[in-house]
Amino acid sequence: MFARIGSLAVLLGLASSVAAHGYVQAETVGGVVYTGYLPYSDPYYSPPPSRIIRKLPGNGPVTDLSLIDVQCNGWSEGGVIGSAPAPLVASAAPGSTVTFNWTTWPDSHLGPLITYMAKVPTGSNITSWSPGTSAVWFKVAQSGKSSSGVWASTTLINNKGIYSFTIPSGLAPGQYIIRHEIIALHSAYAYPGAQVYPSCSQVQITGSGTRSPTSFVSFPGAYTASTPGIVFDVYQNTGAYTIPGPAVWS
Ligand SMILES: *[C@@H]1O[C@H](CO)[C@@H](O)[C@H](O)[C@H]1NC(C)=O
Ligand SMILES: *[C@@H]1O[C@H](CO)[C@@H](O)[C@H](O)[C@H]1NC(C)=O
Ligand SMILES: [Cu+2]
Repeated sequence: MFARIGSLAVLLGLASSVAAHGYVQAETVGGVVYTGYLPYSDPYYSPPPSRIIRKLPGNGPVTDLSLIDVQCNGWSEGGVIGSAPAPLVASAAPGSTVTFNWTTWPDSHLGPLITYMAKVPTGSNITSWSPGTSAVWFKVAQSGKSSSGVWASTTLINNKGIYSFTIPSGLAPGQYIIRHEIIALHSAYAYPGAQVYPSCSQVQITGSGTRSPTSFVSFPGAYTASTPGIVFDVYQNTGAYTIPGPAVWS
């Protein structure tokens, strides 16, 4: 289906992807399974496969939380910095489940899983729109450390890399970016140290909902060195963990 070029680079990429970290390799939206953006093979196909997930440079994290990279793990390309639009858009109803399928997550990378959404402004199209530093994001789900001390990242591993959230009921229709992330805290005893692994996917919300949030954050902006939960010693601090960012919109 796709002409394969640079197969040596593909092999090298696969070798390096074994080393560490992770990304969302597949995502189920509206009951349809979409392959994720695969950073170690997609760039070597011509034409590149169409994805709902925005490009990311590899399986590594963002640690400088002042960079646009913290938005979608993107990088400068074609004049779009930090969040390059993807060609495909999934479709889903409010109240339905979105499921993320992460590559094998390392045990050591303890931390929360957090999910935001951002509505594309009227007159813009998600296949060409990026939020830049605008405050457009609202939190829709989060999971940190349980009362018995189990991190969401460990639960993810126990669930074979699968994590789900529910699109808010009654959410107004339109195009939205879903920004899902793991924040790994194994080096977060000081700043910089927390490792952010964001993934942005594109969805058309259907239906006739009328609900919209009124409070938004920006990426970069939502997380700084002084945001609770960005600096945290996972080895010494056995107490409660405050998940970074605003409250979940409800
Ligand atoms: C997650 O994606 C991988 C790679 O495509 C696949 O092998 C695995 O079966 C998927 N897991 C689930 C639960 O679908
Ligand atoms: C967005 O742009 C794509 C690509 O040009 C087009 O196919 C699609 O119909 C547009 N969607 C909307 C809602 O305008
Ligand atoms: Cu890592």
